[in-house]
Formats: sequence, structure tokens, C-alpha cells
Amino acid sequence: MKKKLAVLLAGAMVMASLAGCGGNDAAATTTNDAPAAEPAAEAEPEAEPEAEPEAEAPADDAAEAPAAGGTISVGFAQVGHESDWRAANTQNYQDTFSEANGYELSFVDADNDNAVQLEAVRTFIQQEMDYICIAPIETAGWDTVLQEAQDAGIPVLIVDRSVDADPSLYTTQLGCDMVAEGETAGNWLAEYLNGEEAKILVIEGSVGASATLGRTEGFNNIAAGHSEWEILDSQSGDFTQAGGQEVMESFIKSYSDFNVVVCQNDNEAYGAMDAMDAAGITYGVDGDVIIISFDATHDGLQYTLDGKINCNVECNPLQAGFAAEVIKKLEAGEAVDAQTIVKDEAFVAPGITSQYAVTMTQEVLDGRAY
Ligand code: GYE
Repeated sequence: MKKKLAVLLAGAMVMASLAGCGGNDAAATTTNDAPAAEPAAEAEPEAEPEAEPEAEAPADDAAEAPAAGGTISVGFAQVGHESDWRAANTQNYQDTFSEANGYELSFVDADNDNAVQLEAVRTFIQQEMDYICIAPIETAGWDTVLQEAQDAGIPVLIVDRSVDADPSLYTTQLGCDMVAEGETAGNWLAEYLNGEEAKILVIEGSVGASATLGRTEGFNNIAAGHSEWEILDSQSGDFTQAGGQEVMESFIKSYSDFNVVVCQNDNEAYGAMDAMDAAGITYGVDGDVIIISFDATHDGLQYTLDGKINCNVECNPLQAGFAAEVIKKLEAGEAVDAQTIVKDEAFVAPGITSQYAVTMTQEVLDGRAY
């Protein structure tokens, strides 16, 4: 069913909620409960965005429910297919926004190309989608198209990553706290090294992505308090295995003395391990180089269980249930939180105990759905 939803959610609750994600079924763990307070305000699409933190007084018909038997159309402008994390995230959206669940999902893989992603969103606006989900490749450059969506009265959910646009231009943002992930990695390293020197190489994610910016910022926050640490270099591996390998090969040529490699996702870690294998450099709990990774996908955790990755900081890709929960609330005319933070854990190799991370076991790995 196509409908013009003229709900302006700029006044959605500003309070961020911490949504637990302990299980593997994101839909079942969607606990983004705003106090069952004031339903969303209704406004004409032309109306000025409201920056008030509180929802405005409701109108009776704030949101139309879909007609019985009707479907809700959702356009999803996905980053691309650069990593295992992304594949799991895409699958989760396709499973959640299925026809059987009452949705018509239009999915666009932007292949890490900003222009393609912007074009996809504009197409969704023209097609009068009921809702648009954007996993933004980069934080920058969103104001104009978000304004266009708002003018068309289409609620936009910013998912996975974040944007630097004015929050009044979109309905909600949901995803992991990337700065906290970087801080967890740094805190774990400090605990593990316990005052020993660190010469650190960082393989960053894609340039301009909030996942990259946040993980870098968080790790640097902790590094700033450790004068015994030196970050020798930090280069983008674009969140891919090939990128991780290429950056690591060039690091190996430039630096002969390093003992920590931070990879901002698991795929980059696989590439970095290949490069170190080829150069005869040992890593992991029994090696010379400590490897820190992010995502904690199934294969990443297998390497952690095997002692090849010392610490793996999770980012749960099963986030579509949170998006569906937001849409359900909007359909019911209820207010939604401005932000939902998907909770993460961290995992360390057997033999390591940490106040910041869970020690890997086969059982933990078997319980992984992605
Ligand atoms: O870490 C990486 C993916 O945005 C959290 O994007 C996501 C990141 C994830 O390519 O593997």
C-alpha cells in the first residue's frame, strides 16, 4: 500500500535508549521502549521541522495504519557488500522486511558509491515509499536529500552508521556506538599490556564512514592516556579483506618494529593475517603481534577462539528488528526515540581474561547466528 505519511517526527524523544541485544534474534530483542508517552505530532509535509526535544501534541489520525492485507513499502539504501558484517546485515533486513511480514522491500546495494546511494534515495522518494532506511556510506553530504524526503513526508531511518546532518531532518538513527567500540579496544589493550610499550599500526575502515571515525576516535581517546604507546601509522583498508592485505603489506615494508595491529573490521584482519603469514611475522596469543579486530562475525570469532585474533570487539549486524519496531510505532502513531544504540560485547582469545571482554569458548561460537 502506498500512502503519504505526513508524520513529522522531528520532535521525537531525544533520549537515547540502550537496546539489549543479548540473543541472536534482533526482532525479539527490540526493546527500544520510549515511555508510552505522547504520540507523534502530525504536520503537513511543508511544515517547518521542529527541533523541540518533546513530541508535540498528537492529532487523532497522526499515522494511518496500513489497510488490512496491505503492505508497507520500505526502500533500503545499503552501503554495499564489502564485508561479512554487511552480508549478515543485508540478509537480516531481507528476512525481516519480507512479504510474509507485510512489507515490500526495495533494496539497493550502493557498492560503496555515494552518488549511487543518493540516487537510490531520490528514487525511493519519487516512488513514494512509505519509509526509507539509509545505511550512510559517509557521514557527510546528506542535508539536501534528507530535506527532500522530509518535504515529501517520508520518514527516514538512518541505520547502522550515522550522518552529520541536522537530526530534525530524519526520524531516527539506530546502530552500534562506534566510539564506545574503539574505547573498548583501547581499554582492553591497556589492560593486556599493563604498562608495556606498544608500537601500533591501524588499518582503518572506509574513509568518512562513522564506523571508521568513531572507532578511531574511541581508540585514540584511550591511547592519549598512554605515553608508552605510539601509533606509527593509520591507513584505510576500506573494510575489505583485499584492502586489509594491501595496507598490511605496505606497513610491513615501512615498519620493522611493531607489536600491535588494529583492524577496524574482521575482513581487514583476514587480509592483514595473510600479509603477515607471507612475511613470516607471527601474531595472536602465541605470536609477536597483538591483533585487535572489530565486528565479531562468526569467522572473526573462530580466529579469536583459535588464538589468532587477541581481541574482537563486536558490532551486532542484526539490526533490522529495531528498524521494524520503529516503523511499527510510527504506524501506530506513537513517538519513537531519536536514537537506538545496539549493544555490543567484546571477545578475547582463550587464555586471556578481561574485565572488558568475554573469553571465547566453542559454546560462544556455536551460539553465533552470523
Ligand atoms: O564494521 C564493517 C562494515 O558500518 C558497522 O561496515 C559497519 C561496518 C562494519 O563494512 O564490517
